[in-house]
Amino acid sequence: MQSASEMAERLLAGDRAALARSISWAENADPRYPGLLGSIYPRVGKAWRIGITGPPGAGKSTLTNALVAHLRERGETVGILAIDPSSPFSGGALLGDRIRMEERTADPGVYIRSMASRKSHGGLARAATDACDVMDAFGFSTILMETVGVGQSEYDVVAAADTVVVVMCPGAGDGIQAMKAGILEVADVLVVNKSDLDGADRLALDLEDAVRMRDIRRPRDLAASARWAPPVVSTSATGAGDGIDALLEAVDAHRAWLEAADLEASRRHRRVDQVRRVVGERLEEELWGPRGKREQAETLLGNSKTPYDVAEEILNSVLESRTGAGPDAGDRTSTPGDASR
Ligand SMILES: Nc1nc2c(ncn2[C@@H]2O[C@H](COP(=O)(O)OP(=O)(O)OP(=O)(O)O)[C@@H](O)[C@H]2O)c(=O)[nH]1
Ligand SMILES: [Mg+2]
Repeated sequence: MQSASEMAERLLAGDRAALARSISWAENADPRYPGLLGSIYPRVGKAWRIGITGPPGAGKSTLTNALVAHLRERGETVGILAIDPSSPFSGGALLGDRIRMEERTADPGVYIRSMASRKSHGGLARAATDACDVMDAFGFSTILMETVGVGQSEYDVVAAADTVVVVMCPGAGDGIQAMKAGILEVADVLVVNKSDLDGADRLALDLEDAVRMRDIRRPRDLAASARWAPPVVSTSATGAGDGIDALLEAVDAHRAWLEAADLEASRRHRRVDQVRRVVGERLEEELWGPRGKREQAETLLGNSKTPYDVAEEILNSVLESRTGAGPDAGDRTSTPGDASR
């Protein structure tokens, strides 16, 4: 079995098989992953991470493909993480994604990885962030993450990017209205794709209005330079690829703004989110995994206690056993009583 440090060495040497395996470790919450990340961490942080989200069928994959072509022309290397939509209505697009994206896989400057949201062990956002860290350490200069913007967990994924691009298209109707508030929260760049179709101009104007309204409502305690109003870019990802250059320019502008504002703070903020996810997963495992508290809960409930009473007791026992444990106290079978000595 491959050790974390061997894997790190291979990964940093540019071994693609190691890249794939490392991402699988992240996806499966393999116990070797934390050690691997520790070894490669000094190399994490150079890539620019772009999250691409939006409703099903808006053209995210087509746009991603077009972006990759442009980025390659600029001499960038690109890692792509495509989060498979797990909802049945868009699941069928997966094959199309693969076929279209495979046009690029012969290029050594491009790597494509898909991640099944339903399969990722623990949280999707945690696994996706880990996968980006791995691709970042491997050396890609740009990382693109595509996810269907349908739920909170998908938003969490793109919110871990440096620049979030929200893709919409005309004809999606009420869906867009419903999404507008959430979109403005998360978007750094707004894209109206399928600008070749009727209704695209109207949608772009609507979005520009929404951005303006939000800016007016926003409290004025921020300096003008501290605000970023997401630009609205119209693209046609199929055919001649109209607007792709403008989209990249908008991403570059957001990057320049963030670097001038406080990139470190922004990234630290997202690192804290990742800490929170890892803590959440570890607690979940400790409480309800195979060595967890299910039996204890059943026993306690048998004494006609309410679920709240039992929850309180379990929480207390966990917290006590933690605070009472010395640096090398690895004995998880110790009772709360032992630990408070
Ligand atoms: N007319 C037109 N069609 C487009 C454009 N961009 C994408 N499409 C088409 O829209 C359909 C959906 O494109 P995808 O790139 O698969 O969209 P997606 O957002 O990745 O879809 P999901 O991953 O299923 O959410 C495909 O048939 C594309 O050919 C565009 O600019 N104009
Ligand atoms: Mg897609």
